[in-house]
Amino acid sequence: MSIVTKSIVNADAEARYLSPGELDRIKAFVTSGESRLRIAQTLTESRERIVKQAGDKLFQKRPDVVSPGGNAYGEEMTATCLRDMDYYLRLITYGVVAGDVTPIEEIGLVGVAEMYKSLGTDIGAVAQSVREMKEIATSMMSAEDAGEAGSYFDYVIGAMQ
Ligand SMILES: CCC1=C(C)/C(=C/C2=NC(=C\c3[nH]c(/C=C4\NC(=O)[C@H](C)[C@H]4CC)c(C)c3CCC(=O)O)/C(CCC(=O)O)=C2C)NC1=O
Repeated sequence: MSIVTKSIVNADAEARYLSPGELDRIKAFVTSGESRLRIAQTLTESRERIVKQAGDKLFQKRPDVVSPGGNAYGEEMTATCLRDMDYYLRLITYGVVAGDVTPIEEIGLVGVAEMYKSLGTDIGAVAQSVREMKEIATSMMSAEDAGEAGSYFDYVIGAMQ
């Protein structure tokens, strides 16, 4: 839910006008709108390049992941690994557009540690892949947009510690 919908639901539950604090938060959301949409557009347009290059970086730094016995070893498993990276990049665009990390959390982070544990996937390596995507993605943006975008990547990385 965006901050606008959330504020309206909360205010209406108490049959009251939006509070000054809520209006301030909505104002910040609207003011940052152009930048957030520009970021989401860049991530969406460059998603293949971001995932590919970040994957290459990850496998350079963590060759064990794609070596025999590694969780992403073999063409099919490597493709599944890159697909997971693409999932997280997509969820990050949702967060950026909503100006809120809730969609990222609800779709991709609840129970993530248990999930990767049961798959035998090193969650630290997944976090590293998100770190690599952050580096490549933010290098395509202005410093200001990179700061804004970076916070969503950092949120995902932090949730995987
Ligand atoms: C949108 C929310 C969402 C997420 C996040 C998600 C993740 C997800 N990743 C999976 C598998 C997997 N995920 C990976 C990923 C990796 N292995 C590594 O060593 C690397 C570190 C890493 C890539 C960066 C691999 C290799 C598998 C397949 C594991 C297997 O089948 O043994 C699976 C098991 C089912 C399947 O193969 O599709 C799920 C559910 N699914 C979802 O719907």
